[in-house]
Amino acid sequence: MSSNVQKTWWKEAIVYQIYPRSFMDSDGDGIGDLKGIISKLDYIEKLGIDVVWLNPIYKSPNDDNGYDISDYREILDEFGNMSDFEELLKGLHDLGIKLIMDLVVNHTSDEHFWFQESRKSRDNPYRDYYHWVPAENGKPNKRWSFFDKDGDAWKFDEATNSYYLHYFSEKQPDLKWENPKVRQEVYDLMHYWFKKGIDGFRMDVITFISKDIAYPPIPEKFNGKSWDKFYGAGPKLHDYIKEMNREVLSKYDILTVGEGIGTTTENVLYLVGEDRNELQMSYHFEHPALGLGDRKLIIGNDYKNLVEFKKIQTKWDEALKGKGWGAIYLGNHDQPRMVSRWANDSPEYRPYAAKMLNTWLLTMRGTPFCYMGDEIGMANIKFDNIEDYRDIETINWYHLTEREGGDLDHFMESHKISARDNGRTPIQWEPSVNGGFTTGTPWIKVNPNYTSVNVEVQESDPKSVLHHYRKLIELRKKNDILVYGDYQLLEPNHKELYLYQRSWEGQDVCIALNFSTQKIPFDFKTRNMDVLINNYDSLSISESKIELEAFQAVVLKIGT
Ligand code: TEU
Repeated sequence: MSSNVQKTWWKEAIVYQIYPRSFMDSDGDGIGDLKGIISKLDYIEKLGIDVVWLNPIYKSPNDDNGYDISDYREILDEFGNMSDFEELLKGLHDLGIKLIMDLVVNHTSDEHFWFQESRKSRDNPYRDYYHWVPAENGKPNKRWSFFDKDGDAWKFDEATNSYYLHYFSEKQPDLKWENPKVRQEVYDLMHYWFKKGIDGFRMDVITFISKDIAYPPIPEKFNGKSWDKFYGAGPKLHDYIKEMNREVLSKYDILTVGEGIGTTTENVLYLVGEDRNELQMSYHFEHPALGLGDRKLIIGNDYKNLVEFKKIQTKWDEALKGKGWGAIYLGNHDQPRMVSRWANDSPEYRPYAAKMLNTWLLTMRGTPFCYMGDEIGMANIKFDNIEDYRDIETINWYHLTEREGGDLDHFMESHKISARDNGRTPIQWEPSVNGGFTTGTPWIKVNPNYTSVNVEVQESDPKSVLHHYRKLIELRKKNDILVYGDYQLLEPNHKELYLYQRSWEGQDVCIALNFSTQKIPFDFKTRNMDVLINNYDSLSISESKIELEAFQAVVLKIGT
């Protein structure tokens, strides 16, 4: 049965995320840039995607690789200039590809003009752009910081004998959205980019923007690991997003996706409900957190638990069904490579596993967010030395663990699986030095497997992950059932098999994914059916059984 879902382009779109620092370097400085992306427009076009999500390209001291913005209207020198941006935007639009940018307005860089002014004096006109608490009343109630050297979100500032709030690094002070001037500044900069012609925004930790400015103690139930749920449910969050929608978003035909950190299935519809006039979709953090403890340490062996993974995906599909829309993802710049995180990156299984995960990504209900490099099955680099890391998150947590006398071996082994830098190594274009990413010294090491895992070698192999990815995209675009069809999980308790059905206008499609190295037989009335795509050359079918090979993934159209 098909639900009375509203069909629209941003539900049918496939998004491809480009982390500019690591995509392609055009000038040999070891850092990816806009001209580098322009040089790969043909490649991007051939993927068949509809929208590019570009991570921040604004001026920034790069304390958090561009998520600490010092000027929202200027391009970071390392990435190029505004005419490069305009050339890239035109190039994408000429190919019929939309561009969404990253809106990072929960915080700015401490080098932003607003903060430079704000910290000068307590009566500076910009003082109330940020969260300041005078020190004479003692330190405010505890707030945790994701990246702070000591995990403390209050930073004492000598000049005005006050503390300022920073949920992330101390160089990322939180903007005070309670100040209408701040909100107007944000809306103005959003209009600036929309008037340049962009097609939407991915909104960085947008759920964190509202704070109770009495700064009460964090309720006990949120302490420990789930204080992001507290941050994500501020008192005026929805007032602000409704206002943003009224003042800006409603005036353009755009795509908006919230980074829904802290959202739950209980409250997500307040943010993305079709009747809410807030955002169109958001992505949650439940599966990335599976089996990870504080500081992304691996706990036991649960981090690949497929039964839990299926439960999470099914719960979120159920919560959004017919009332909102989801964003489907495994990889992004904050996540390790999906083939390492969720399947198997050994030379023997990596290609099959990557194709299997891409099959999941492109046959689920919700807009697929594909991360650059996953189309060729790039894997975790698994650094042995902390000196190889570039990410403030891993580096600060490592030194915090070191100061506490914690287990650094366990930390390093865990981060070979969970660290963000695993997803930030440069794209591997060819088997030549640095994978063809740069003629200089890359800002972060290239995965040494670039000699065998690269675009060039896969372009010439019709059975490669890359060709399979393109076929999956074609399949999704030809079959509305894969976009809008109802979703039903089958075999929920099977530990290695992810089997689900999509149904739309009287048609059924079954997707069978083997998440293991074992052969998996399962009962399946193989009444007349077509194999729409298969990551192997054949499929073992008997009268009432199907047997999947290791990491085999098939999409079956069930005959009427
Ligand atoms: O991310 C929010 C965030 O908390 C994650 O970065 C964090 O790593 C979490 O553990 C997810 O696994 C956004 C951006 O995507 C991220 O790159 C920035 O570092 C962060 O906000 C601050 O802007």
